[in-house]
Order: sequence, then C-alpha cells, then structure tokens
Amino acid sequence: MYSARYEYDGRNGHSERIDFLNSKEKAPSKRKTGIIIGVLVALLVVAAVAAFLIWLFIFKDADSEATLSKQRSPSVEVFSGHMKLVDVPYDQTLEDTDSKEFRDLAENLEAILEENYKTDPFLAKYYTKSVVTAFSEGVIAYYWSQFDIPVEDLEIVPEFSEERVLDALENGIKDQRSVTNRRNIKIREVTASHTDPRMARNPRASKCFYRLEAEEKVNSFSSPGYPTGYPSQSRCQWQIRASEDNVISVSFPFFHIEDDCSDDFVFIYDSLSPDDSQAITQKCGQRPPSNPLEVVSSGNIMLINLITDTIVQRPGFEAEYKAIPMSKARTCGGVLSDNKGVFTSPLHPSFYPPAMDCKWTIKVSPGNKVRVKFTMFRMKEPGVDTRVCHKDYVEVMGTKYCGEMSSLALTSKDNVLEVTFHSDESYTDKGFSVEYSAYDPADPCPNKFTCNSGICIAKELQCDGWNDCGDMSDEMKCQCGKDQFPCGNGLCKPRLWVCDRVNDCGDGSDEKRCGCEENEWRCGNGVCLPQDVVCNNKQDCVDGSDEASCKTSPGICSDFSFKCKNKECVNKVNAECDRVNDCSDNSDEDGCNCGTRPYKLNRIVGGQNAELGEWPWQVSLHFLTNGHVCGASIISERWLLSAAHCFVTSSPLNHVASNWQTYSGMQDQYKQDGVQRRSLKSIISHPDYNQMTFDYDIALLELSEPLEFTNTIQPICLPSSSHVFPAGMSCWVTGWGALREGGQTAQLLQKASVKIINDSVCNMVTEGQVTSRMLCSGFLAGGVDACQGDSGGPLVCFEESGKWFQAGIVSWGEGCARRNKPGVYSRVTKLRDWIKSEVGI
Ligand code: 4AZ
Repeated sequence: MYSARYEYDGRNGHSERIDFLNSKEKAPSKRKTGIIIGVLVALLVVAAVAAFLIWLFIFKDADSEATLSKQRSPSVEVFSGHMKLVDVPYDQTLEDTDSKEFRDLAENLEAILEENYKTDPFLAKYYTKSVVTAFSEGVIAYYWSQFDIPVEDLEIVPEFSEERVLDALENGIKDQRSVTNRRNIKIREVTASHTDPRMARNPRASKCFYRLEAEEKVNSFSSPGYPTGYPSQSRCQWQIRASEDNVISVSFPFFHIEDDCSDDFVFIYDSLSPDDSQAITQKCGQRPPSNPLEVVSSGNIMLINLITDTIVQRPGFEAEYKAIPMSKARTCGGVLSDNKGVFTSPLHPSFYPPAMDCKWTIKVSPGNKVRVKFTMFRMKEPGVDTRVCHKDYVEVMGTKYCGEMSSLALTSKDNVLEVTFHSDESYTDKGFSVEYSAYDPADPCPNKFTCNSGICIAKELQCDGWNDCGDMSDEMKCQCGKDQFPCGNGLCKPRLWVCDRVNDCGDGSDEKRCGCEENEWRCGNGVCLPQDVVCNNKQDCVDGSDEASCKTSPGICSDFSFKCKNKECVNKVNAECDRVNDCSDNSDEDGCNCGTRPYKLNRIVGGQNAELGEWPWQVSLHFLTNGHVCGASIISERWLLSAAHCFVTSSPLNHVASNWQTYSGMQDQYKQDGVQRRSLKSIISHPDYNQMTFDYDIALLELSEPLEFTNTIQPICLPSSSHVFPAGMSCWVTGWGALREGGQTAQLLQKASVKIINDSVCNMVTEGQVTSRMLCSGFLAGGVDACQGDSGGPLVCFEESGKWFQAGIVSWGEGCARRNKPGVYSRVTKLRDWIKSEVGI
C-alpha cells in the first residue's frame, strides 16, 4: 500500500517538470525568438509570483478565516429574571398571554429593557431581543433577553456576565424618570441569571407551551408523545399557577427521560422564568415508583421545562399537580416533648419547598439526654461544598450538615436538643427523616457498647477489628487480644489479616515485614523476588502476579491476563467492559450490555429491604407448591445462573426442569406487577458438583421463553476468568432467604453489604474446607450474611467502570452470620470457562 501511494505522487511531479524542460530545450534554435520568449517567461514568472504574494497576504487569511467560521458557530447568550413593577394595577387579564393588556404591558417592558441595554455600548452591540413571558401578583414581570455574538467576536463571550447585564438594568431603574414619563411604568427591582437558551421561549409564539391552573383537586399533564416517546428537539414549557396563599405540588408518577442530562432533561423553577437563582431541580433518567420525583413551590407559581435533543426516544413523563394551602405546606418545627419520636423535613418524602426555615426543639425528661439518628438524609445542591453548607442545611449543636449522608447520629449535651433546617431560594431535595429518643447518660446503651456518636452497638463488636460505629470509636483504646495484631496506630486487627495484602490497619503496619524485604516483591504464593521483577515483561512468579497489573507486558499470558478473542493477552486488571478498548479486536468490550440498573434509586439508610429495580438480575426460583426455595441471576435473555445444590438433591423431583418456576423483576413475593414468570426448559448442573464438599456448586438454567429486559429485569455482567475481586472489597448479596438462622424466608427482597475475605483467612476459618472454586465473603465479626433460601443467588460487586459483576453464587456456610463463619460462595471466575463452553455466554 505504501509503495502504491509513492508511485502516484512521483508521477505527478515528474510530468510537470519534463514538460517545462522540453519547451526550454527547444528555445535556442532562433536567438530573437529566444529573447522574446525569455522576456515573456520572465513576465509570466513575475506575474505568477505577484499573484502568489497577493493570494498569500490577502486571500489566504480570508480563506482560513472562512474555514474557521465554518468550524465555529455564533454564540447565543440569554439572561432571564423578573422585574417588580410599581403602581401597575394587577389584573387577571395579565395572566392571559393573548390578552391586549398582556401585549401592551409586555411590549412596553420589552422596549424599556432594550433602552436600558442600549445605555451600555457593549451590550447594545450584541443585543437582539427581549421577551416578557408572564406576569404574576405583585406585580412581577418575567422576562428573558437575548444577545447574539458573531463568530469573529467569540472571544468576548466571557464578558457577558450576570453582573454586566444587571448593572445595565439597575442603572436604567435608577434613571427612570424619562422612561416613566414616556411609558408610565416604574420598575422597583430586577434580577438576571444566565440561562440555557433552549429554555427561552416566547409564550405567544411557542407550540409546546401550556398555562395550567392548580386546584385542590389533582389534575395531570404529560410530555408530548407520552408514553410512546417524546420527539427530539422538544422545547416545552408548562406555566403553573395557583390562587393566592397556595403553593403548587407536582409529582411525577412516571418519569423516564434519557440518562444523559446534557441532552434531555426536565428543569423545574420556583418562578415563571427559567431563572437559575430560583431553580427547584433539574432531573433526567428513570425513576422507579418507589422513588417518585415530587416537588413543591414556595409560592403560587411554578415553571416546568422539558428539553430533548437526543434521537433516542424515551417515554417521557406523566405529572400530577395540585394546589396546597401555604399554611399547610410551610408549617414546620415545634417543641417535641415525648421521650421518643420521629420528625421529617417539610413534606418529606416529597422535595421540601424552597425558602424555608424550621426549628424543632426536642425536650426530654430532666436528667436524660437526647439521641438523634437521621434514617434518611439528602440535601444535595450543585456547587455546594459540603464542609461549609452555605445553602440548604440542617444545623445541630452549631454544626451544619448538607449533601447526602448514609449515617448521621448525634447526642445532646443535656435534655434539650435543637435541630434547625434552612432551605434557600434555589434547588431543593428530598430532605431528611429523624428518629429521636431520650437516654440515661449514666447508662446510654444498656448491655451494649456506646459509640462516640452516641449510637449503640453489640458489645462483641468492640475491638474486633471492624469499624462498627462508623467513627472508629469501637476500635480505639483496645487491649489487643492474643489472636489480635497490634497495629502501629493503636488499632487491633485479627492476626489472620496480617500479610493478606490488604492494608487493614490503615497505616500499612499489618502488611510490613511479611517475610519479604522492603525491596522485594511477594508473589501470590508467598515467594519473595527482587522488586524489579515487577512489570519487566517476563513472568517471574509462578502465578504471574508480577506482571498482572502492568500497562504493557506484551506476549505474557498468565492467569491474570485477560484473553482477547484473537488470543492476545491484556495485562490490565479487570480489562473487560471498562469502556476502554484494550484488545486489538475490541473483544474485551463485547457483550457488555449488562450490570447496570436503569432506575435512579433512593438511598435509605439502614434498612435492608431492597428497592424495586435495585437488583434487576435477581431471580426467585419456586419449586412445585413450596414457593421460593432458591435464588438465581439473569445472565442473558434465556439463561440463569444458580447453585447446583438447589437441583442435585436426594429427591429426583428437584432435577426435573418442569417442577420449577422462575420469577424475574420481583421484589415482593406477593406482588406480580412487572414480574416475568418463566418455566425451565433445562437444568445443567456442573458435572463435577460434589454433594459432600459443595465443590463446583453451579448450575445453568435454560428458560422456556426468553425474558424481555425492562427497568426491573436486566442481566448481570459475568467476570472474565482473570477478573480480580480483591480481599476487602465491599460487595452485595441479595435474596429472599431466612432473616436469621433457622428463620423463615423473607417476603421482600433483602440486600446485605459483605466484604470479600482473603483466601488464606477463608481457608483457616472454614478449617480447610474451601477449594479454589470457592470464596468467602461476609464479616468475621458475624452479623451480616446470606442464609438458607439465598442459595443460588448472586454476590455482586460494583466496578469503577460503572457496572456490576457477579463474583459469587451463594453456596454454603456454617449457620448464618456467625462469628468467624463467613458465607461461602462458588467463585464465578474459576467457573467462567465452563459457563462459556456450555451456553456460549
Ligand atoms: C443454605 O442453607 C445456606 N451463611 C446458604 C448460605 C449460607 C448458609 C446456608 C451462608 O442455603
């Protein structure tokens, strides 16, 4: 290929030169003719040079500018806000954008805006138009103004600041005499916020524009094309009003907008203009019925925008709106004198309204103290430093809290505790829910250990090496026991954790002096080699661990390498489905439509009930009339993964595929909404499954009919055989299994966060019963585990790539949640090749 291109270029160059030389060679035949020709050629050359210079200095610049302008596009800057008008009588007709009253006042204000901008030569140069979009009681006029900056001036865009626009408008207000005289309108106050031009709409000219009146009774509206799908390039606005002394509540029982908020989104304002300083929230994505979006205004107006730019169609939303009396929506706080109780942010779990202040004073019997525990806390706002919380916050004993928190527990200094809540004008959220109770300071946690935060934990959890309090207070000042390792920082950790390649102490002291010198590398099998064997493109450790995490170790294929379809090896940890093409045939990114949960989920602290759609790969297996007996996971439309011991039992009935029913998309065993029931066509248990040892405890289940993937039904990603789930990693196990050892199965799907346990520790605590097809996960301290009925279900881990991978299959364990008896799982990586060979996935 390279030689072909060379020949082509060469031929072109040569032919021109040969022609020129030929004409010159003919010249000396007659002298005079030669001179004339010479002069003519010289003139031609001069003309050509002149033409070239003219092109170079004049046209070339223009040409490249034209090319540049083709690449860049002009900028549109929009500012929106409101103006308070003085001495203008408010009339209902002003709410109708088609009325003469609306048009007259709007046109006058638009002219005033223009005059004000014209006082600033910079703004005047780019000013295009202003549009007054609405009026509300007060009399408040809502407007936006547009400035168009051509390509050649793009560098001045940063000068279009809110301050500059506000300055021009405020100067205009100060100097209103002449204007007032002419138009007889006086403006008292004005705001201006930089606004996405897509939200600047003219109600008198827009197609997708609606004016709605909220009443006590619930009314509804939906996005265009709902539920089939909204069109691309939608620019829709809903202006909602309620009568005075009411606020507006809008909830979205169904909400499915494209996931990428920069393309498609819903933006809700506590104003009638898209003014960022009065934004309530911006949302995209999907929301499950358990976490609906529900917002409330601070006054009797609200603006909802729908912007869509992707071509992928999504169903859109359905919205219900109503008016609620302001007195009801904005009442909060008070004195709480019971010894225990619950209170929440205003209107919780709906979003709290903007611009509110509440104070709760908890007063318990003298001599007692107060403990508060936030069971849900979400007060997130864009651009807020959660260490400062300068916008919305909860304040307790002089400290402000904001953002999203999974555990917050506090105790008072005496029998009174004040909790204050503040929301400013912009952005609101779901808020919080608090449980409070009185306690006796002489015995704050009867028969339990008291954490510094005031919460109580089981006594056995103190000094067990785990941070059970959340603030490490249960692991401080510990006298390390015989079977514990004293860390350099004063913590005690089980001796089993020393030299397991996990920094359990936090200061690395448990991983120092592990048999290898400082400048040595410890292979997975404990052999010490010089440090420079690491990433030297040569496999030095038997297990290849010295080359496992190197960017490039070409040609080395160890157990840790990812094997591409074309047999190439990639030496990068967890290369599959990480959104980076590592194989030259890109096979590491094949089949990666898995391990994601479409629903945006609530984070509720503490509770272990799973939410609908939280674990969309989880399946419930029902046997004959016994109901739920085992779990499974979805790996494709047709195949499930489960444990062999659910099927290979002493009863031959368990082997028969038609005796089983599978339920996908289920959360509650008694609810069938959105659940897909499939019977089994075949069961493939691993041929090496050992009923005595539970080795190779894996089965593949073929469905009679394929599943249809939905928000609540999705496949899990299977890890490649080289995937690493390191010891210490937090993963999740899910199932409807027994809530305690010997207990009954659960009605609602349960979830538990468990840690991957180091193999040598796992081997020790199971007294050598684990094989390389097994892994341990849980807590040596006990308390959290899978149990009977969870068998066959998945142990899944969230990877940085943003996907969930299945690390294990619930297999066995000594009892449930016992100390030093973690759950044992079938190790999916070791059984990965068998899955591939059986079903091609
Ligand atoms: C079971 O019987 C079972 N603690 C499953 C998991 C565990 C124990 C028992 C792990 O299905």
